[in-house]
Amino acid sequence: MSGPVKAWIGLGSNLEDPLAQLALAITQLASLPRTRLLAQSWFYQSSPMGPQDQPDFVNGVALISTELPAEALLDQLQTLEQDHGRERIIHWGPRTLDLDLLLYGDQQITSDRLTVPHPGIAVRDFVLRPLLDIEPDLVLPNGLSASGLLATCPDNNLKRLSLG
Ligand code: A4P
Ligand code: MG
Repeated sequence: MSGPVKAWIGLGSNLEDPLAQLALAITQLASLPRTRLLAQSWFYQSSPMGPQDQPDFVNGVALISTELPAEALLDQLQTLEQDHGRERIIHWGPRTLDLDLLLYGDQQITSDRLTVPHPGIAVRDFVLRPLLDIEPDLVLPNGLSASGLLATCPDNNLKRLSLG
């Protein structure tokens, strides 16, 4: 058994009180077995990438330390999505909660169920901006800096939300 791994989770929601969905999801991530919450980003409102006829999203990132293997972690994330009433209807369509495994240590994983690093990171400001909140010097396993990618990535009109 190897030691704990730092994993970065992307959170997104654009249905049924997105801010509350994300806040609850963070507490649920903190309660996963063999897992600790290390940090969370600000939450951001963002214009939808993909189909435009859907509400704005709220996005954020959590950093956890976990002893769960990557596929077991994905199982836990998908169970949380189901707990939040997630229905998979339209690709890139509206959702109550989307949890993406962005990074799992510095591992590169390609299996039927998992692609890690998540292939969308480099072109999603709503992922890069919150990653940088937590780790301003973050470098992806391919050697590219998150800040460099953010500088050239499409603009989804991020607005940082105050938490109350
Ligand atoms: N899967 C493979 N790799 C991973 C990974 N690293 N993390 C597989 C999580 N899942 C991974 O996911 C489909 C399958 O991907 C899973 O069964 C898993 O085995 P899904 O969540 O059911 O499908 P989806 O979310 O409809 O599709 P996709 O392509 O994952 O969508 P994304 O990338 O999640 O994007 N606009 C804004 N502003 N903010 C958003 O958060 N999100 C989306 C959805 C579209 N537009 C958005 C946002
Ligand atoms: Mg997803």
